[in-house]
Amino acid sequence: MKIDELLLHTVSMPLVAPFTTSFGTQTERIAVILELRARDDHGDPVTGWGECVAMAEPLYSSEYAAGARRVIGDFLLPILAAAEHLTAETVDHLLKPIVGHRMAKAAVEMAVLDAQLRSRDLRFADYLGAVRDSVPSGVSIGIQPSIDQLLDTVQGYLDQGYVRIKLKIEPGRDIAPVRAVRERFGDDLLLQVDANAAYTLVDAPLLRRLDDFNLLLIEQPLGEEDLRQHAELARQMRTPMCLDESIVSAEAAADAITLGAAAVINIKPGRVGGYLEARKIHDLARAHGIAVWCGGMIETGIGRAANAALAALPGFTLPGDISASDRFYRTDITEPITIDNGSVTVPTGPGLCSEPIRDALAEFTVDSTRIPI
Ligand code: OSB
Ligand code: MG
Repeated sequence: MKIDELLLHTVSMPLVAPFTTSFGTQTERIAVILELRARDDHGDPVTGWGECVAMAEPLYSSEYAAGARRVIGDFLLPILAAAEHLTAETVDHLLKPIVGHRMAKAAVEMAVLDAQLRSRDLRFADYLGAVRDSVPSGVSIGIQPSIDQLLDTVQGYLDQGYVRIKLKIEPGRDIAPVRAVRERFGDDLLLQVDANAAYTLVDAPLLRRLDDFNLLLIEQPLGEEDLRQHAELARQMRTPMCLDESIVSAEAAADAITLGAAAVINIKPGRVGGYLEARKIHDLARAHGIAVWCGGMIETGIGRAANAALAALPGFTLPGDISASDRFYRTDITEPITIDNGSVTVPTGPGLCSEPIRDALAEFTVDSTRIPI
């Protein structure tokens, strides 16, 4: 295909409730939505949609929304626009000269891939090699003001059918909430925790106490760059070690597996530079007997739909953070993703997602910038 223009829409979407993690509290999702206009190989116009997962502030990752917008417009788009026969499979290679900025790269690859699949009338799940029509839905629960509120919140999500609960933890709000949830909901509840890099290896004796609660895994207790330290901590704990922030590429995944730093990997397409890199990590982990699951970044219906297709690959053996749109948003910018019997349906239409609803997109858009070629 050949790119004609790119529209970068910055949206600000209110969350149904504040979401607190060890790195902060969010009450809205600021996201950059890409609308890529191109000509396919027959010269026919086609539009592709993408979503950048970078958050408003660089607290989860070094990338942030406004920075990603600049990188996309100033550096990534000019490279791709110069290609006469652009394909999604060559985006990663073409963008190699630009160092880092994986979330920005993932967003443009996503838009190119969406346009390509739409022009060929291909469904993303089929393109990837998905083997399921629906995927089990887990939910990520933010740190709550009190244990009573936490228990009520967990009960609410179980009533909606969520099949796995992930509790955010931080120093001082870890053992007691986990114990309370385990005691109240019993040993059969699929339960895991996510620290978002809030601990250090000095906390190993404390973290070992989590071994009493039969957790599926502990996600990213230590820093993004602490692969060796995660391996050391993994040796000191029985709870399986899962990495999120540290897995920024297939190379990082290979290192983590080799070091014994990860028994499980949370794959987030945005964090690793795109859905194609995400599939590589899935393949690599599968070859090593490492379980993977699909993480989430509070996506709108654009990224949420694409994640559901990725999670339908055979190596995704644990429930992902693929919740319904209404877990975060009263109104989504696409047809809402829904949970049915504890599962989310893999999208059946062409491309990565259903096209955004123009009125909903306009309602939440705070800036639209056209990047001419
Ligand atoms: O660590 O998985 C995380 C949200 C934003 C940034 C990081 C994380 C999260 C979540 C929520 O846990 C995942 C979701 O349901 O979208
Ligand atoms: Mg995480």
